[in-house]
Amino acid sequence: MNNSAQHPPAAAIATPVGEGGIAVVRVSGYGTIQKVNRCFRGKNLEEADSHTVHFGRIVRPDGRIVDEVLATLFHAPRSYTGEETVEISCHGGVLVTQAVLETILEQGIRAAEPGEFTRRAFLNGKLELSQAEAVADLIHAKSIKAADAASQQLEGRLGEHIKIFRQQIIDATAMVELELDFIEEDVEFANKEQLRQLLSEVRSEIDALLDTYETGRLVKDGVKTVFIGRPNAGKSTLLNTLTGTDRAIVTDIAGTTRDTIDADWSYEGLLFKLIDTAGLRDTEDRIEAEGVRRSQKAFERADLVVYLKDLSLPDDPAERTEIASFQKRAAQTPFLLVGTKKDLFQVSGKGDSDTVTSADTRVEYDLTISALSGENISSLKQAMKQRALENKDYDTSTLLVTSSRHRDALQKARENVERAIGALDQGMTGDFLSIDLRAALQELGTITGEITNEHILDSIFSRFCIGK
Ligand SMILES: Nc1nc2c(ncn2[C@@H]2O[C@H](COP(=O)(O)OP(=O)(O)OP(=O)(O)O)[C@@H](O)[C@H]2O)c(=O)[nH]1
Ligand SMILES: [Mg+2]
Repeated sequence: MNNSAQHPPAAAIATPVGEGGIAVVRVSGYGTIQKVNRCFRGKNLEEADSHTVHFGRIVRPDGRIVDEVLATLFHAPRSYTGEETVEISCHGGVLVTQAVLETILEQGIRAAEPGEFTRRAFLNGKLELSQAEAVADLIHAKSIKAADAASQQLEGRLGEHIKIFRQQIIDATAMVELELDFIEEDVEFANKEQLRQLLSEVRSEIDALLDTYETGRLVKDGVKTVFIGRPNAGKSTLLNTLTGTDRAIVTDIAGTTRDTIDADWSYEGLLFKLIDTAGLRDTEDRIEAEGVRRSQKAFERADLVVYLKDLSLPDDPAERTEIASFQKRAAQTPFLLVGTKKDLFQVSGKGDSDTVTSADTRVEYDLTISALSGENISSLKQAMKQRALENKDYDTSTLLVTSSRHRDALQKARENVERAIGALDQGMTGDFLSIDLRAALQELGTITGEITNEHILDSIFSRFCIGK
């Protein structure tokens, strides 16, 4: 499919706003070369070959030179968008880039919307929808693992899987509809077993893909990790130790942190969004009380809760109850209980290195650390990663479902396949099965974009930057 004739040229600055060596203004759409040529002094671009670069000047109608540039030409359909495209590399100043763009726009070219070039690439059949989404993910990736996951998807790996599922379901539909043709003759599915087999295979393959979503989401968005505990437990110190900064204020005054403090930290390619909170306690201080309320809110949305308890303090039954309630919820939210300030307090180990018990034998720690001496900090990093990913640390070649849109569509497709299997088991007629199978196909089609609508496209491409 090539609809490029329908898309008039649009232009945008494709590089970030700011001062740099060069900036790129991208222009794409039917008639681009001819229009850009009007303000370009150098080789006649209309006579130039595709995939060639030309030195020249962008000039205003009065002859004033705006900038010296390099123009890179792409003829349709061999470009990112599938349309004829000119990329103008100019000097990377904010004003000069803007002036180049304005001169281009004066040629009757309109300003491109965010994501418009990628949207055109999709509409022109250059990318599947899941690949187009991967472009945004790759641009927004904040960790190596997130970039890896986006690259897999950009390579079309998700699309390949979806195509296989769709083909299997199409095969199943064909079997069912064959039976429908013979319905008058009351022919049973000749190959009911085979059909069941095929559908359960699809179901378990979809399940396997759905299984990767929890990890995929954490890889893409980062692991929201909340440090909580009593005032002075060493939460802010740990945030600073991990990030190697002094982002959070540390003092020996209990109640130092009043508001939640966020910091990004990457470990072995995985992004952790660390959230330091105000120490939990009853307080008369209205500012601190608000901080405590925010702490509680933060851990409600956490992917990982790290509870820090000062090993050097005597037992506190109220705190033990609090910890127990976190441990109870650990199935929903992974939880680590960490004893801090180990340097101040000699801990008696029980032999198992992961389960060290303090002199207060009523508390079993996952780990005991000292931010001051650095002891066990690397074990803590490892434990945080393992606990967050629940040991499902897929290697970089595994395809991960990272988008809730894809997850939802896969779930709906799975439900329809499930319903078809149920209908088959109950001996329902083929027309019932056929409805479910077609619904499953529809759902899968929304992932790659065979089935789509303006609403879906708008919500996807609004996440893009201008110029992409
Ligand atoms: N000896 C020792 N002191 C520590 C360690 N970690 C933190 N501290 C000290 O404990 C005190 C409190 O540390 P913070 O990091 O501010 O504690 P917090 O949990 O953020 O406290 P609030 O913000 O009040 O909730 C500071 O004086 C730190 O220097 C440690 O590993 N060993
Ligand atoms: Mg603090």
